[in-house]
Amino acid sequence: MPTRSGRSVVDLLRTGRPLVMGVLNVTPDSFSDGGQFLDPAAAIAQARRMVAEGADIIDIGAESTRPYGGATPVSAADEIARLAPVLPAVAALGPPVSIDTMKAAVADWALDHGAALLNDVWGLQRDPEMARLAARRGVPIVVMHNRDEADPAIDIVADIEAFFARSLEIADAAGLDRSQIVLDPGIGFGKTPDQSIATLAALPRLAAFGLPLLVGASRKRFIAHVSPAPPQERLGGSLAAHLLAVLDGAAIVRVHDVAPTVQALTVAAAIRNAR
Ligand code: HH2
Repeated sequence: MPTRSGRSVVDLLRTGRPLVMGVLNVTPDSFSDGGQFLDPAAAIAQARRMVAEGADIIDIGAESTRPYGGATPVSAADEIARLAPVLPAVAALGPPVSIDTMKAAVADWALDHGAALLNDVWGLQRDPEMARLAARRGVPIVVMHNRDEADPAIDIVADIEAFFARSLEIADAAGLDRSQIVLDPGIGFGKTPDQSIATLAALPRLAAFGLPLLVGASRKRFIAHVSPAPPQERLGGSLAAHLLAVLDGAAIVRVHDVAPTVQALTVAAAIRNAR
């Protein structure tokens, strides 16, 4: 599906350049920036800023997924009410907009109002309509690994692989083309900090699915586990994780801090190109 910038997400992925997805949380309770962009004018200004800083995609969410628990569930109507004054204006900025929702009804509304990519943090396994919707609308979708709670005893990478295999079965049954699927191991979701680190270390193994990988390590708790800092002071750790993820083949990184990420990736690419 072409966006207002004329480039679809699938076209952007074909460039082979790592893509930067900027996070826009229109929520009161997101773990690192809750309440900062609940006001529509502040949200649109933040999107504009991320686009100016070089974001390739803007990911808008109106329900905190709270990787670390404590999220207040939001109805589809409330989610849409938060998105309505923001999403169409952000879509008009040009780069593709992604909708971070686990509800097919919200995703359907967002596609009607300018979104070009779905981001399902339950990897097609919570709302049974999600896969059918993506297939029917012919849009790409991020399929993220998740668990209700962390279990430190399990092999997390094997769990992610089994989850992805199940999601792909669901996608196939719904007639969703593999070329529309991006896999995401869900850093921080249903994982201990050590398991998040193990997951990041195992990206080459997950690349064996042959699909583009998205990594969202931005400001997450595993960073503080190895280098204590509150969420707003985890930029260094976020950059380190995303840079290594890109070196391991990640196609998209999902970040709160667009300008420093674009700079880090640009400098790394310049050095690699000079080798
Ligand atoms: N992380 C968060 C939310 N959505 N989507 C994908 N695909 N991958 C992620 O890693 C991911 C995600 C959590 O970050 P944030 O949006 O800042 O927090 P919250 O869910 O509390 O709004």
